[in-house]
Amino acid sequence: MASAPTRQAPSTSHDTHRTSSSLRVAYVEPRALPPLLHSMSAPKPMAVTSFGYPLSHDIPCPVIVPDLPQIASSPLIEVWTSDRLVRTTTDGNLATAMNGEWLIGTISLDERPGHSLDLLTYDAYQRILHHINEAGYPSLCRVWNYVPHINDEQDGLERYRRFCVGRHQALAERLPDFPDSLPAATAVGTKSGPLQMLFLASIKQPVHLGNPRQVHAYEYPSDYGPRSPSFARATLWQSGRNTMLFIAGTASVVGHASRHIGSPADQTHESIRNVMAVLEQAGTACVTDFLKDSNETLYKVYVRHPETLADIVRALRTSPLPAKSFLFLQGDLCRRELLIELEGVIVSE
Ligand code: 3EB
Repeated sequence: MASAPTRQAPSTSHDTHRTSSSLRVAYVEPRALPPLLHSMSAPKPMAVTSFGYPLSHDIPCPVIVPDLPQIASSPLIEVWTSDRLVRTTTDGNLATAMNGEWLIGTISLDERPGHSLDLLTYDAYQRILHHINEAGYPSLCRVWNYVPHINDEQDGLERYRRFCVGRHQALAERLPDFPDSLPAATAVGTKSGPLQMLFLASIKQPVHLGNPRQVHAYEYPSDYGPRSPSFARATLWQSGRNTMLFIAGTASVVGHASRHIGSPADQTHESIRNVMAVLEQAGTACVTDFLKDSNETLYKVYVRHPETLADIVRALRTSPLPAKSFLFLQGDLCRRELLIELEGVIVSE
């Protein structure tokens, strides 16, 4: 891509902010968080996700702490920042930060007895879609869904499937151009806590991509639940300054079937093949090499059973994906047989 005409002075506060862009994401150690959050100069915090590591209450932007314990390294906290002024809002349990180009929001809903997860999810998505439209950031670009006890049954239907029912209903009703406009998403199971979501929306329309090795999730047959999972395999967002690629949760699914039941190593290899296929699709769509070293690249690896970590790490090490970029989290995945899932954010200048 041509170099950006309107570069602003690069920030020096953190290595991953060296280039100019209105949105950045980095993983920082807890002790690096206060200076990053309260510095008077750019970058400004937009949202914080801590993976189970407790945070002080003094965080000037939307924050969620899903119960997804980090494994294999000391705690790291995900921080989304902006090099532009940020305005924050709070409306009950929905918090947002906006910088003129991006809106990042969090929503957190407690489950009450008698209120099923499909209804709760429907409410959450209704509010999200209403809010981003009202705020002028109508394009939903990426969603993380943290769903407690995702594989448990609730009144005869698995909670993940209930989640899919509520999500589908709200998005089908309110998202223009559904299902083509569905964003990349992750749905991962937590051991405790409310239903939590982190979502990215923009003033600018992105491009949503499929994976030629996989059926679109929103076209899965009803064997996987009464309503299909409403997400795209990847979302590509471009401005004059940079390209952001959001790769959705990517597991050992080929066509629509789970592969390599019982083998974490083989599931990892299959997930990597799926990520590579998505990278190739995206690279063709925007003439960018998403594997080049100068990109800022962050992958998350969700691991169902921590004791399988060594097998998974070994499989990742032999892959073309950059080894330094992995954050490992223990989480339940939305089909019981899936043992590992990958997701990525790549920023290319
Ligand atoms: C799959 O490919 C694996 O329901 O939002 C991965 C990422 C999966 C996100 C979702 C589901 C979701 O079908 C499952």
